[in-house]
Amino acid sequence: MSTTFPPGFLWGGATAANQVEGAYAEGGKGLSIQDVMPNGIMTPRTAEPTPDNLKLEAIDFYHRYAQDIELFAEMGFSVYRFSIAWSRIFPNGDDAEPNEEGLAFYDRVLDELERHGIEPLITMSHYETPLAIAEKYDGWVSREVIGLFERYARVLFERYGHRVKYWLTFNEINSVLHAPFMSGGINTPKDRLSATDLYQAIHHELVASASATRIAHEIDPDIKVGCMVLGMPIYPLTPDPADVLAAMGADHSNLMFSDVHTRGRYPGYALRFFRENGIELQITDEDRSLLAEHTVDFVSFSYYMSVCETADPSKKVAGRGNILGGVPNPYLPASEWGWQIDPVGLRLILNQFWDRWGKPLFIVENGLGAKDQLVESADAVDGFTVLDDYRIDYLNAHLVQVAEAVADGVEVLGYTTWGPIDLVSASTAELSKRYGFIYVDRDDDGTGTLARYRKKSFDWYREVIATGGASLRQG
Ligand code: BGP
Repeated sequence: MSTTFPPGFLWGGATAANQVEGAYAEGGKGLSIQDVMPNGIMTPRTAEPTPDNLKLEAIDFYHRYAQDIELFAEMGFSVYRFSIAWSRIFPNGDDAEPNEEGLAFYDRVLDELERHGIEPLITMSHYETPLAIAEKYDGWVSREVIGLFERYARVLFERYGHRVKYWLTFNEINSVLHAPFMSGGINTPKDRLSATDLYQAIHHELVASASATRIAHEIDPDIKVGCMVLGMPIYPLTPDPADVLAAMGADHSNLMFSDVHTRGRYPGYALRFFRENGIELQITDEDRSLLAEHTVDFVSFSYYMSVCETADPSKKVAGRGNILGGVPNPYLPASEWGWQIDPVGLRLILNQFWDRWGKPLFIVENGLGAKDQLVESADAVDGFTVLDDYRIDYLNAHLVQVAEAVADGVEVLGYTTWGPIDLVSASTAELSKRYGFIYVDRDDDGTGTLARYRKKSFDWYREVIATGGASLRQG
């Protein structure tokens, strides 16, 4: 067993604007798709924001960022991943000029991080496309959105590029296959969306990502732009070669994204899939050269769980709470939301990605969503705490596997836990699905003081960071 992490390894946490900021109509912000998604990914959008949408206020990071960053600093974070709300910068997505008030907000966030010596890692688009882009352009289905994203990217790199080294283009880009509205801003309901339009939208995102990489490197060659994928090992349910093949096929549907991001062209299996499914993409020569010449500097991914795949339709039961689909694994326990817990899968996927792409990897999300109980405690600095040993066990077990992958020779830049502070869930829009080291007093019915409390895991993570992983429990 090894718990050695490379020198300069970045430790921290990750959030997304729509899940923490709130202030959905302040500072000149336009509406984003999240403002009309009160119930998460699997339910239809509403016509306009409704009061039951917890994201409208979220945890009020917009006003409390300084206090929250202070707490991250207390844990010793060397990196904080957050996203910029595109609709704060371009309220309608296609405005001629950016919104200065929105830009100034992120200046202030960056000032605060700088003050604490925390490196920012920015996601440019984390499930929060401006609503107007969804309604007017059908999101990424339209080629015009590439130009809108380029304009947005240029503004961000020019404004912040000198102080932000690490950038991610699209959060969990492969999730568009399952959540086209949330992930791709595609307003056409999923059951009416053609495969050609879906893959054309994906193509536009891939081109826009390459184009953003080009712009970043032109502005400052030291900027590092990464892609971001939902990472999930897909095991064959049995050793039957038909199951192994089914698992390979399911894996390909996700790997295609980073294959293009890192290699600059569509792999043969994707071309075959397009051919056999009547998908005819509009790909220009300029698209081809952008993809080929501006591949990503690193690959980042989220990791929560693994799944199985089978060729046998009678065994194809969907796992509960599972975003990308797949069959449950009989060997693994699950979280309260049915996400199957598999620390070894993280080592496997780190090895797979490193062997396949040879690019540095960044684990930018990992964590356990659980129901927490705030209890009074005389020893706690805040008078109350959460005894979240289950979260400590989860994170400890995953970090041990990261160290194993490092020992396997995988280059890992850093690790940010998902939701270092409780936030609104992306899939279910609940606050009771808590991930944080910091408890936020807000409930699913919107009540609560929004006060922050350090959980037991807060001290645990501080110790892990302070010892560079040496304090991790083995076994
Ligand atoms: C990822 C998203 C995050 C985050 C996380 C946890 O898919 O990138 O935005 O929310 O999953 O998921 P959930 O909030 O559904 O528990």
